[in-house]
Amino acid sequence: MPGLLAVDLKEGTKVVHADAERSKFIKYFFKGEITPAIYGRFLISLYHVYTALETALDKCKDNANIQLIYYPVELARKEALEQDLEFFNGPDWREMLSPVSPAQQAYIDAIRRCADTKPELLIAHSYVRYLGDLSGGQILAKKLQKYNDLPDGLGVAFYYFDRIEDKDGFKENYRKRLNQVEVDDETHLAIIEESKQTFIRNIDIFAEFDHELDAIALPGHAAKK
Ligand code: VER
Repeated sequence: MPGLLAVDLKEGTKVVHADAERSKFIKYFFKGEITPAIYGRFLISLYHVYTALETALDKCKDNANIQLIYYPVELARKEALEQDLEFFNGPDWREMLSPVSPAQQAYIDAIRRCADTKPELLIAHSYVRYLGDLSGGQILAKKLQKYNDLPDGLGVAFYYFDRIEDKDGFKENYRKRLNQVEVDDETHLAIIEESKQTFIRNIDIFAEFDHELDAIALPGHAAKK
């Protein structure tokens, strides 16, 4: 029997959240072993995801349930990503947007499929990324700054939600809004399933860097596995 959506989402994604935290990319991130070049390309993946996500949310903003969690001013990350992309990749970063990798394409396709067939499922996509960015993402920003000696917020615009003063308050309100979503049981369960799949798609994006990360840890290099 479905309960409150915010509670079911958190419970339902616990295992995949732990899987995401255990991914090689995140482990390296925490040890400061993601090079600026790799991070620059990770930002390209994020750019594809957020472009698709924010286009889809805009397209479906008249849907009453999407409206509940539609906060383009506070949450939209595309412009912040553009700043970071330029910082890490230089002014020609748009040339790096193609070719689109398999994991990027699968993630984009999933978002578009939701927008075209069942807009309520975009709630899952919004939840996984934005609530994640406002939570664990904040820890990642600190690591990035620490290990890359970044001055004054440069390169971490993505994690800095300048239109949100109180992140915890915002997250609490967002969860309240999730609990106001009115869908039938089948759709409620489908939103949770889409969230799990979305975590897996994020893990797939991370995994595209595994090979390069392994190379960092080859004998002769200082980094460890
Ligand atoms: Fe998570 N996360 N996370 N996270 N996260 C929290 C909540 C949360 C954390 C820490 C925390 C991801 O990775 C991490 C997500 C989504 C995601 C805390 C609360 C760490 C330390 C990591 C590792 C870097 C990833 C990769 C994702 C998704 C892509 C969500 C959706 C939430 C909100 C849970 C809820 O419902 O309250 C401390």
